[in-house]
Amino acid sequence: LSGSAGETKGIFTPKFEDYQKVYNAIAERLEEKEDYDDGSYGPVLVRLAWHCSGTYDKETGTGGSNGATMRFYPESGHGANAGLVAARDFLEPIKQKFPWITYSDLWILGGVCAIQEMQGPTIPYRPGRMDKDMGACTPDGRLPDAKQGNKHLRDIFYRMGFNDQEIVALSGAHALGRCHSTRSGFEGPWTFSPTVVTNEYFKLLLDEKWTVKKWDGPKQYEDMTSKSLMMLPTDMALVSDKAFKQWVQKYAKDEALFFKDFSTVVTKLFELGVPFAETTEQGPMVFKPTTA
Ligand code: ZEM
Repeated sequence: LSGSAGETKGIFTPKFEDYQKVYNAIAERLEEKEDYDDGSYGPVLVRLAWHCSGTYDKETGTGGSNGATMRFYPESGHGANAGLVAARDFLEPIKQKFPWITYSDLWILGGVCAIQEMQGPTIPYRPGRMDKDMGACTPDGRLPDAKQGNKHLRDIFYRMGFNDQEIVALSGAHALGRCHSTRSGFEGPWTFSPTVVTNEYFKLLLDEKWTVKKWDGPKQYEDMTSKSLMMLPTDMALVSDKAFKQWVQKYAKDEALFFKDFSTVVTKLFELGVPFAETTEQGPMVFKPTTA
């Protein structure tokens, strides 16, 4: 009876080595399942971790990555979360293999692993998130709406506790992945290297000439040179707004600065609303990328 799942769960206190094993399993699965989108589930894993975290409201302390409430309807059905079932399904076999990790810790570890394996900066990680029930689902409308502008970005991100510099640094995540007409209605990638973390998003915002795409989809921009890249209205707000634009310029010029600030702000994002009191004595974990 000593091997029963319940007992094991009761006495097992995972250590750094155990989380590194989960990290390695996610990295291995990323490697295996390369026939997805532009060759990687990495971007959609980053998006899942962001949408768990970005529901945070600093006034009420509700939302954030502590809870993994996107497992449940209605949150799984929120328009902003369309398509994220691909990321949740990708991580499900990892959860089956390591049942001791909570979904909320796993989904954030997925984002950490994806950023590092896509050659991004190190993202220090702290476990300790607890899964909550469907009663903790956040109301729809807490995530940003790509059709809007600078005021909306500030309303949404200030509610999470971010400032202008942090909004711009976080937006650099759009170096990764693409829009899918079947999910958000928008279409196309932001950069030519959507599976590598770079400061290309900022360079393209400044260097390319962007025009409104002629199509019957929602308003989005295309680059005049290749006509194969895209920007959302909220992306364009980062260069039309003076306070945002100075940070776009800094990050376009200095990729090392972007990596440093991106690591800091993503770490903050992934920990919004998470009480770490019991688990912090060992300090944040820094996982070894499998590619290094
Ligand atoms: Zn995104 N994002 N995002 N984002 N995002 C999309 C895709 C991705 C906004 C947004 O409306 C959209 C942040 C901020 C903001 C990623 C990461 C992060 C898509 C396309 C949209 C419409 C979805 C689709 O069709 O599949 C808006 C308005 C934002 C406000 C600034 C932040 C912050 C992010 C992380 C730190 C990533 C990685 C993707 C690509 C997903 C994929 O499947 O390729």
